[in-house]
Amino acid sequence: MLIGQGAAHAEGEVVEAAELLGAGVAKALLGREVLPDDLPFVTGPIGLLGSKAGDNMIRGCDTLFVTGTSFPYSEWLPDEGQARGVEIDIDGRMTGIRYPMDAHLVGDSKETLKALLPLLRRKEDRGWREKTGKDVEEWNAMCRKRAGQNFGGTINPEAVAAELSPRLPDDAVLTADSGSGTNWWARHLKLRKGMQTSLSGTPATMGPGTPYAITARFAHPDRPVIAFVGDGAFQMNGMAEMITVKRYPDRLSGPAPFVFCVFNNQDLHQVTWEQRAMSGDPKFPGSQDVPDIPYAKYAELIGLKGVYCDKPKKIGKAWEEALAADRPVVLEFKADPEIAPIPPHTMAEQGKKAAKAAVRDPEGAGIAVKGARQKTTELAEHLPGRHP
Ligand SMILES: Cc1ncc(C[n+]2csc(CCOP(=O)(O)OP(=O)(O)O)c2C)c(N)n1
Ligand SMILES: [Mg+2]
Repeated sequence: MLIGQGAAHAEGEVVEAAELLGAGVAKALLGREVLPDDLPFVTGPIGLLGSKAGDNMIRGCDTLFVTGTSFPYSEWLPDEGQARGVEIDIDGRMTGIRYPMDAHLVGDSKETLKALLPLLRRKEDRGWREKTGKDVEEWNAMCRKRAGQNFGGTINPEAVAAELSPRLPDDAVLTADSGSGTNWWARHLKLRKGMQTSLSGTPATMGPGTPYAITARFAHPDRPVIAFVGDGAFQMNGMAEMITVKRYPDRLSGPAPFVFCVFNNQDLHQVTWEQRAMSGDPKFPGSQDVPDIPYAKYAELIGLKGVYCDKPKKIGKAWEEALAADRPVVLEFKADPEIAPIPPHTMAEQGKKAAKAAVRDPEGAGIAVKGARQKTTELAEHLPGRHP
């Protein structure tokens, strides 16, 4: 199953359908909050920001059941003809546009699932579900391993998310900007029931991480709100938005944690890596460098709290300090800009496969055939940077 934001409020029905079908469930990023990540059959995200467990499941499935998502990256879906397809979408124009579906169910996810559930027969062979659960465990172990690495005493940004994950306050609202931090946000933060999330899903634009968090706080002044923002995006609009935070102390500065986590890597890192991986281009400092600004000090200067961390061993403490603060916090991590925001499974396994495929392709055009996945993977292993 692949679910998205349209399945919000259909948690119970999705779980029941997955249970009956012996299915695992992957989540498009905007549908992250629909199911918590601590269910053993939830594989987390798919796609370039995804998990290996999700990728194995979606690309290896015999039936793809999509509900409430227009997840656009069809190169991350099964090969055409490999799987039967069933899709629920509230907009009939959207069904079947990413993958050829056998059944198009036009309607609200919850109501349609409710009508469908009595018609589903329980799958007695539970092998697929067990394999998915095992893949999820392996993936989580791999994430822990990667987050545990640091190089030359610099902060691995994966560890920033991994250290926050077990410290996430109940009912937190989590926003992300568009950048490499979105990868760590998607892969290393394990949501629990009751948490909410948002980011710029379809346009994937820079800039929303900070204002989305502010909006969430206006809407829910008593809930913890945490934003993941790159330094490029924070310079674009986030720093000015701190003045908005200062402007409404009565509505935004309650006792619940309110944290803007800024990844200071002095780089437009996500795109630097896309250029490396997709075009084989080295970093071009003229377009990619971001000036070093003391974000935590800036927060202090304008009357908010600033917490600065540049030591891998202090990441957990820095989070605790930020989460315990009585004011909105800018939590600045000096992050290693050489950690690739490319999923490890893409780098290791598919990279080899893609390279092989390209060699065997009679037209020599294999690299272009499958879009970003192969373009990325084919080159990734030969790139500079820190591979596990
Ligand atoms: C408005 C806008 N401009 C450019 C992009 C392309 N883009 C996506 S991520 C990114 C880099 C973000 O840099 P930063 O905020 O520093 O985060 P990092 O990737 O370094 O963690 C860029 C340029 C975009 N998505 N939206
Ligand atoms: Mg950056």
